[in-house]
Amino acid sequence: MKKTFLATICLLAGMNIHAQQIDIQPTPQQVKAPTQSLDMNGNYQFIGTQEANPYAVKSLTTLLGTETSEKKGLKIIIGERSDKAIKKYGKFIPKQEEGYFIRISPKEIVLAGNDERGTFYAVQTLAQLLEEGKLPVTEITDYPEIRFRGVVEGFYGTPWSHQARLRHLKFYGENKMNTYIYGPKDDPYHSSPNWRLPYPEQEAKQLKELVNVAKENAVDFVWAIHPGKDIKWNQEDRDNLLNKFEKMYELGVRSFAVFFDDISGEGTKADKQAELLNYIDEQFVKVKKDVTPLIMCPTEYNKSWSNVKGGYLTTLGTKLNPSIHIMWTGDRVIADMYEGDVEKGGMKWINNLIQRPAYIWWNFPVSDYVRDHLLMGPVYGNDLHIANLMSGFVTNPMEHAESSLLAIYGVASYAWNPDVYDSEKAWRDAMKAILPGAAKELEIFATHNSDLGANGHGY
Ligand code: LOG
Repeated sequence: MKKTFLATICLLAGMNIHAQQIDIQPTPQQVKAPTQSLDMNGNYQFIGTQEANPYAVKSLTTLLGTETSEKKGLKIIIGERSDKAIKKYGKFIPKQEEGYFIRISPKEIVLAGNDERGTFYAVQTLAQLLEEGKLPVTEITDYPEIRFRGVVEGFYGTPWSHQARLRHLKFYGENKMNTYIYGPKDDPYHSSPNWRLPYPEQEAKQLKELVNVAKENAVDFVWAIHPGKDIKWNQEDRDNLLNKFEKMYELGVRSFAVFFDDISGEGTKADKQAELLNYIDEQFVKVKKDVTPLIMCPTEYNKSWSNVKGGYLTTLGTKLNPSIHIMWTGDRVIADMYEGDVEKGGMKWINNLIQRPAYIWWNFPVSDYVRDHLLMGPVYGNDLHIANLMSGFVTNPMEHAESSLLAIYGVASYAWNPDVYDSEKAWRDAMKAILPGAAKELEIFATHNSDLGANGHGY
């Protein structure tokens, strides 16, 4: 009798009793165990869409369709902390940047971001929760542990195609990565000989499209320049660099990086590099106001190539404006990150020298030094408890864009919530996400394409 009664109630409320397991990648910080699920019958009213992050709203309507016209149906409330529709949920929203709160109940669905990215990420989580028209009744409180998470297209070899980049930006949004740094070594307009020149029309048009698609997917499109091979430390080249940045700004770019890796001669001088970066910071970033803090890749970008007595890193540490991020690949060019200590190495060693948390440029799965291999194995090896010692974590992928997605998925998972990162699980989940129809086959292929073979970096 009691059972029938309960079943009737659930039927009326559109709920099912069986518990659903919640499996979200990256793993959220807190999830309330769901006891039942909710049927999504297509009858909704959206509340807050006027004020909410428009890209989050767009993502929501792509997922659920537009609302039913009458003021009835399940309430879906969306927006940021300060929005009218969201105010009363303020106390549930985590204070961390890009954090969000989700409540799914028979009465309402709340998608509440601490900021615009947070709302977008709430919708991405909702998309993963929605399975065969059902949602679990639950509450999720979530935020990333590493502030900047993403990809640096920074390898030697054929730069990715425009189509591949478009596909990637969408993938980053879905997996809560917020950064794409554009710096393919073999783009002559990023490096020498043409870093001083504007992009030709066709390339400029494509870059503009990438910037827009990045925005739609809550990704910062960071355009990097690599001027160190032939830069002159004079006003003319300062102007050349700022003019190029200005051209990129016109295309919509609002985040910039300057790379000084893999150069020799004049360009390698720390005090000159610092002077140039501070000049850009003061004359460009601070003037524009809508440009994010600069990122720089030093010439001594790993411990084994550093000469501490020569003072290069110490000079950067003391002279570079504190807002400028300094990249770092670890103890070696190809290395995994660990805490270490100030004397011997690891994160503490470098942070002490540069006087700020390093911005990690992780050289995996880049394969430009083992070009006849594909690196499709799991992402593992980085310490799970060093998030507070870094300002960002970006992966340098293979020139093979599609095959790089496996590792990128793993990095997305690691960088969001490293404490509970499960390498094998992330790897298998990646296969299901990337090739749902052939995950098993992909696993066999990836298993046989995991080993680097002998390599000069000893990785
Ligand atoms: C380059 C990078 C290259 C990678 C792996 C950095 C900072 N720079 O040795 O462009 O893809 O190593 O070969 C590098 O890692 N130089």
